[in-house]
Amino acid sequence: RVDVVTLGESMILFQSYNQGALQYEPLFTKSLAGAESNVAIGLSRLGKKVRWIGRLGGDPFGDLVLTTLAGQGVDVSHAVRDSEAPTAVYFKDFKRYGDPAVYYYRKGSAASRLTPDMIDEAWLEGAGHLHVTGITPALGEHTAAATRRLMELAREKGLTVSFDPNLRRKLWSEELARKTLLSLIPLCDIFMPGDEEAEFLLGGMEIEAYGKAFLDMGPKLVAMKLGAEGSIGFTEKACVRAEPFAVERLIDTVGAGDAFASGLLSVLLEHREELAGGLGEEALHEALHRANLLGSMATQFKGDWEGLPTLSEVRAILDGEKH
Ligand code: KDG
Repeated sequence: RVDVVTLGESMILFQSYNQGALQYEPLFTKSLAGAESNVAIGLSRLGKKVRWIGRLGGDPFGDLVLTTLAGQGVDVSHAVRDSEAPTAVYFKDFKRYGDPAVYYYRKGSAASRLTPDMIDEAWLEGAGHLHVTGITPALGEHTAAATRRLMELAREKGLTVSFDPNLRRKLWSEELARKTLLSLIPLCDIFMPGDEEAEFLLGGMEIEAYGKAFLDMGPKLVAMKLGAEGSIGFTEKACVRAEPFAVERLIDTVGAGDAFASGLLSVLLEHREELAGGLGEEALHEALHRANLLGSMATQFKGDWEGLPTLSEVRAILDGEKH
């Protein structure tokens, strides 16, 4: 049994050791990045069985992606190696204020050579849910078609599907991003945009109007990230706001959205059967509340996923709230 399958590009992440400006820092630490593998790690720490699918170079960095994910309890047995292309690398540049800047070195990477005919039914075997993001379709025409194919296949096989648009403006043009992301929304059950992404996709509206507009496109549940304002969720039956958790030491915002997705899915997976009929208020609030907690924790550690909690840590924090 596999709770979640996810597909995406994982990269080797270099971040300056002292969080200084990239051009002057002599020392870098090496880790793993990739929105989907961040979600895979987050869910695995919360006790879910996750299978990560991706294409990696036949290089030492590809080995490192696999050993790191396997070390986090993620199933990597279906990952594909491509000896003719590299594993991508990625640098994070910490700024004195605001979000870190990111620099990608991923053109021509093994992951960007994914085509629809490579999609393998075996990837979904034994699984209940598929999670994808808008980053894979941003890598090229073929990766976009492959993402669509996998979402369709998952639906045909009765899996539920979640989709985080993860808009990365550096990767594609505004027009293509908007058109492609909008076209994938009807293929998911759970859609999780940020408020800025919602505005990018649909133009300026009241928050509640976004919920209705996205639900009208097909998803059964829409969870919107509102940054420092927490989050809001919409289903046919409910509209619920969840308050944010305090961030005591803001260190690195990259990966917070993936942490949110892990927290959200970890609860929603327990209610898969109810999704189609419209999840009620209580379960929706529990999912958003846990998602907010994970999002806030991710920002308080350097690295995309290193600060993500285990299930017992989450329980201890949430139980502590009640006393
Ligand atoms: O959400 C975090 C990701 O942005 C980061 O891990 C790198 O996957 C990545 C990307 O393509 O930006």
